[in-house]
Amino acid sequence: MRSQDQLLHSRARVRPRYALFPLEGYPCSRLPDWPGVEARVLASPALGAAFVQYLIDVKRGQAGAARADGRVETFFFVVSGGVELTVAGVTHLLQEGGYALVPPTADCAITASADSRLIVLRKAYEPLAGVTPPGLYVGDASKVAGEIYMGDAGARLQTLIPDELPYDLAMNIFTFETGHSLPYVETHVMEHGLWFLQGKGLYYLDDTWMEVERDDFIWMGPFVPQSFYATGPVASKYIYYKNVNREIPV
Ligand code: UGY
Ligand code: MN
Repeated sequence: MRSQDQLLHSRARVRPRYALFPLEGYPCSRLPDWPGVEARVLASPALGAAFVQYLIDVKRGQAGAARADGRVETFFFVVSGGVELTVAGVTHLLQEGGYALVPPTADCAITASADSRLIVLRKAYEPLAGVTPPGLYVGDASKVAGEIYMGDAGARLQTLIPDELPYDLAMNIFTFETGHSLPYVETHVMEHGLWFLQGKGLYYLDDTWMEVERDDFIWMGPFVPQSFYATGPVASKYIYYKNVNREIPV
């Protein structure tokens, strides 16, 4: 929020194939299944994305839900705080870095055990003939090893969801030491919904380098050229979604 004697500026960019949103400038939405909770819609089909992503700030004791509709799966990631997630009568405690992928067939209830910030991503699950859809998957990012990315030990990739055919999405965390970068400008059919968790750097989107920092959101549509440099002083870290493991509809 700027005071009345300041100029208004923004790094927000909305282009046909990508968008960059700093947290400043995001009014809250009311989500019926999250009473009284501050929710921000980061991406949706109205933007051009084939998925929906929320930033949800939930106060201790507040609650939310994702209802089984047989169509949409929901991924939760605890950016800070801690929540209780209940599916099929079983409660899982998710602390900072905890996450869960809830299938479209399961009702899920969440209660915040502390003031918490969540990243929530929803997409239509794409069934695959002959492959059994996955059940609930719960994990903790602090227990997922960071693999050296393409030979650079200064770039580590954590793969939060098993990279197996039943799963049609990837949720990964990239950590870059200061001065390290993606090894090239990549261009691919998959989309990304990216939440910047820590640090700052330069993101290349389409044909332009842009400054990014903690609490920024980036949507990258199919085939948008993309790359990243971390500029420090602390390591940069972001969590991102990617649609994977399916044929491309024609
Ligand atoms: O998995 C990825 O496509 C990743 N290398 N993209 C990115 O970080 N922008
Ligand atoms: Mn990519």
